[in-house]
Amino acid sequence: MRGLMASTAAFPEPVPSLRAVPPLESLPEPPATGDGLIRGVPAKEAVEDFRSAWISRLMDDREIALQKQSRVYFQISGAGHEALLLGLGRELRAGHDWFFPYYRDRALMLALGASPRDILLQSVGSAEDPSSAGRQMPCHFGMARLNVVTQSSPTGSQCLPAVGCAEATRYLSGRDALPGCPVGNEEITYVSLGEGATSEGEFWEALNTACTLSLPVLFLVEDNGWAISVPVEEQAPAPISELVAGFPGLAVHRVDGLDYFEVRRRMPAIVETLRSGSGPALVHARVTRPYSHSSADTQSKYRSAGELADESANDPLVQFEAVLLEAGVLDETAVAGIREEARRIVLEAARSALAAPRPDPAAVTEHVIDLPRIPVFSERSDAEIGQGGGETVALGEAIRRTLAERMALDERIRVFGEDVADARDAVLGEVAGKGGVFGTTHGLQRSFGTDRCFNTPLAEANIVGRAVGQGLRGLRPVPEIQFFDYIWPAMQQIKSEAATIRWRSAGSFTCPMVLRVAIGGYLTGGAIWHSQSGESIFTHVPGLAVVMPSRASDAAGLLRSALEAEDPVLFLEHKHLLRQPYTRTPFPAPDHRVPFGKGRVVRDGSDLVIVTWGALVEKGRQTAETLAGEGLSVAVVDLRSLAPWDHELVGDWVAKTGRVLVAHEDSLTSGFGAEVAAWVGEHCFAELDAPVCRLGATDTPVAYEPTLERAILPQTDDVVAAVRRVLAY
Ligand SMILES: Cc1ncc(C[n+]2csc(CCOP(=O)(O)OP(=O)(O)O)c2C)c(N)n1
Ligand SMILES: [Mg+2]
Repeated sequence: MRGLMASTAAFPEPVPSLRAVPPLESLPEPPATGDGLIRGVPAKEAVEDFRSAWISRLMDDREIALQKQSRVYFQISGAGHEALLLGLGRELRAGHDWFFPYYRDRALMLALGASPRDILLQSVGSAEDPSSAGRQMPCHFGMARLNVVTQSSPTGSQCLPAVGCAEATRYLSGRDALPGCPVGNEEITYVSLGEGATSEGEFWEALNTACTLSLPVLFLVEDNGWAISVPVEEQAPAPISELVAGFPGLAVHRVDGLDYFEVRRRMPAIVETLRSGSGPALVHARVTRPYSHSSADTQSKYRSAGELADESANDPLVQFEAVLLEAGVLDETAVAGIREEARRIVLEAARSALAAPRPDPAAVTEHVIDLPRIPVFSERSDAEIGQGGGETVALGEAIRRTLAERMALDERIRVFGEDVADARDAVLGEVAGKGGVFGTTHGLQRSFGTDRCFNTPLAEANIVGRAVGQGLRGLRPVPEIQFFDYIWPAMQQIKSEAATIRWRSAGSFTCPMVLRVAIGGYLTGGAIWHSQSGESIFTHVPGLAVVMPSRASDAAGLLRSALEAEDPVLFLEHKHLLRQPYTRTPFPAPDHRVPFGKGRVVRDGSDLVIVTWGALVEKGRQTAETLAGEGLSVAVVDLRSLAPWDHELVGDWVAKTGRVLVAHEDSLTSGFGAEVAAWVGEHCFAELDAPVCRLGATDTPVAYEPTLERAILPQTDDVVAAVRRVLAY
């Protein structure tokens, strides 16, 4: 398991050999070539890589054959990219540098020390597949021992985590070792993608930060001219190396990736410069794609016979062989011998992979999320919390104090987002400081420094993607999304990256982060894009915890728990509640932590229970007070943690009261109340004296004009009316 505790365990010993393929003993010694070099490359290494290139290519062929027999279920080739990746692999250090590879990087994996069997175990979907235990498609690499980070399928989404990883390098290099955060001397981060994927915005957001911070990232663009059936000239107005030419601080290189010897000649200086800390580099490498995009594609449907013949003529393996023959290092017989040996190696690896155990269907729910086991605690009253001597504060201030408290204890915590810093260092002595548009991070930069609390570009994917990369390195990133309404550009990083990392790597990697998001309406004038709720969209994401406190002590307790988690937590901060007097409690002592999945009884009652969270907690409480005047006894439960949520507490209160209203601020249809109501209907049917009712906002956006806003968002009167309806049943 990667992440805080785990990564030390994942690094017990150095990688023994960068070459896991069997040694070359069975081959004839390469004939002496004067200085033993072919075009500047040691002959032995060239021959070894020639053989690896064939192993890679024959693995493609073997998988294609096995798919026809339904023993492999998908195929994506590394064909045409081998010479580039084997040549480059010579300059990179497995288990030391960090790797965010693309699915075409089969040959790089061989260069780094993955065995053909390691790779084929994924193709056949074995439980022993070291990348994903049969959970991911072939060539979705992730091998902790090599520092090859688990890979996802969305093209381009690897770029921002790679930048975050390089930020971790920068942050960790300058300080005493932090637990679970190893860092290597002069390590660099490699990230690769196709020319098609450079059209993704995340790629450009990654370049932005890599250049702004001058990070040691190697962007490798493997340009085979095609993104499935879309030719490069339809993707972009110019080749990628021209498009990025204006990025200050980015070293841009064009390399012929079809020519192994050119790659060997060019890459040492490029990588050396990266290691020296002079900023990021982008290598635009020409490669080919002799095979169709994948087994789901037939490229003869969109490429002419002439074009395909040209592919074959430019095949890097053909060029590689020609040079070796011309140099007299190998003759035709030796080449045939190498191919035969590669064939045997692949055949043996495939046999072994096919014989390896299948995954256990019972294990599918393993490694989704592993939240910290906060000791069961009995709910403390405000008076008990107050015994700790903490000043009484509102919700927003509790969050600010908790961040400061934990940052002082844990150097792994870094807070970043739009406007979260106080001010530029140069003027910090003269100004009060901003500290977030709601002031929730005020003073953190001043207290802990600009590398602990800092502003990011106005780019939400950038914020979360960089947090993913830092979390993977064992840091405790606390990214902030300024308004929930603007979280959507980050959705891919949240849902496809952060939340899937543990599951897709079968627990080899984890992605701790506390993603703080200002949410909700009732702002009088907030309108559509400063009032949104939408928590159910995130509770629907396996691998993500979601919490939403409604008062100060819960905010402190949940934030402390979230900072102990090894997995991503969405921490929802209701904007309207940040300063409300009714959210005030004594600031709890540092040991006060609220466990995930534990609700809180706000008010006792016997006739009906309102199950709610966020801004509706206070409206529920007011409702109960109003109706108490009429002799009605209404209980209120604040879930405060939505994923996981407290089924037991809700079940108990349904049993006690027989009637339930689930009330929330979000619009009604498919709101989180639907989940609670469905569960109560299924599990508490016998206890119910009335149908389970829900109350939410109208199924519309939130309007600007105050009377419209009031009509849209549930008000206390609406809660009262809904409770009466249920009681009248
Ligand atoms: C975000 C996203 N959109 C679409 C796809 C489907 N898809 C997979 S690969 C691919 C083409 C990628 O082309 P390129 O980046 O040039 O890489 P190549 O396959 O040529 O090596 C597409 C469209 C995807 N995986 N992710
Ligand atoms: Mg391509």
